[in-house]
Amino acid sequence: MKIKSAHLYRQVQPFSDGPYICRGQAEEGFDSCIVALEAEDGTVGWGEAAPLGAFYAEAFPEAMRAGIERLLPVTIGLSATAPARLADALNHAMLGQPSVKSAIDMAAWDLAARIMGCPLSDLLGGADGTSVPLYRSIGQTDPDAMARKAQDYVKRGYRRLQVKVGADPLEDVARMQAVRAAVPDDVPLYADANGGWLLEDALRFVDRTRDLDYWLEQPCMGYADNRTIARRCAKPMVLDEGLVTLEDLLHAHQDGVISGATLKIARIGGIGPTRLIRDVAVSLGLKVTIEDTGGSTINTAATAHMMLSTPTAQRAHTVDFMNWVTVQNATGMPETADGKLFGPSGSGLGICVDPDIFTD
Ligand code: 0XW
Ligand code: MG
Repeated sequence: MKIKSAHLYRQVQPFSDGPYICRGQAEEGFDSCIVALEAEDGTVGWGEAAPLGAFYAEAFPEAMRAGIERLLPVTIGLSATAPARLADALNHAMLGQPSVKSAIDMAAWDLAARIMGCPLSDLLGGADGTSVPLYRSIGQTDPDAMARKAQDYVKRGYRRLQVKVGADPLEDVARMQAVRAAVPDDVPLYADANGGWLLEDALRFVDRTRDLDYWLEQPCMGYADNRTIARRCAKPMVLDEGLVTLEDLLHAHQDGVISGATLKIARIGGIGPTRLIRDVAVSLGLKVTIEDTGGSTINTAATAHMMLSTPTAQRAHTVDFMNWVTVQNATGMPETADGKLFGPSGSGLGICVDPDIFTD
């Protein structure tokens, strides 16, 4: 069976908890790209990718839309049950640009699984259990406001928190101290700098927070700086923005830099390429987070399938973007509860999308 039509939709997704601040820049919501691939029998596969403005990743919405429009014709006539071959065709037509390819690749995997009549997690190795732990990010503001937000998230059931740092290191120390003091000791905290520190900022931060319990996430952008920090700091470290290719993962593991890997589907280029890095990370004994740069219900369903098909013992956590934003784009996603994300039942992504909700 072949793919007979392909469409791109747009959805603006305001944040329900106000602006999100990261590396000192604020964004009010996601500007999301939603792709539909339709097979000859009428089955439709869905994919979603959204950058965070233009500053978070090497991607921005206008470029992603232009790139997707350019690639969609490439999918017409390809097999509807061969997502990796579709990825080959995209890679042949366009060099790089993983964020452009991500929603198309996701739709191809959803389509294949729907036609085969199995959940997407089955195509990715099979689900281990039924739920995945969630984390919530605490955007960078003043320490007291961040502490209050942390308590609010714990009250709402989240048991894992990411504290945004990566600005002035001494102010960041105050942020970590305030949040650590505000939540129970068994709530894991990740100090995520999103690569925002210079080496000397990161070294000052880790030196002054030696007595706090936390994980360090992507302190600097450059790999050599992160390796220096890992050698001088006893905290477990995970890389996020610095992991784009399998080679990045292998270097970081071989150099003893990381105990875990945060994989964002749109940064890596979709379900297929993320699956490859995920499987290698698992076999190297790393803890794995699979999440994305943004989106709503379709994207949350995809992260649920990718996380559920990662062995429980090696899962860190993921995000519930559908609860971060005020608009949904599918039905059938179970509600989150007790800080956990549950996978939908049904074939493919297991959710139902009505294209009439999209106005663009
Ligand atoms: C928390 N996120 C997953 C949401 C935004 O896309 C940024 C990202 C991050 O890791 O900071
Ligand atoms: Mg991160």
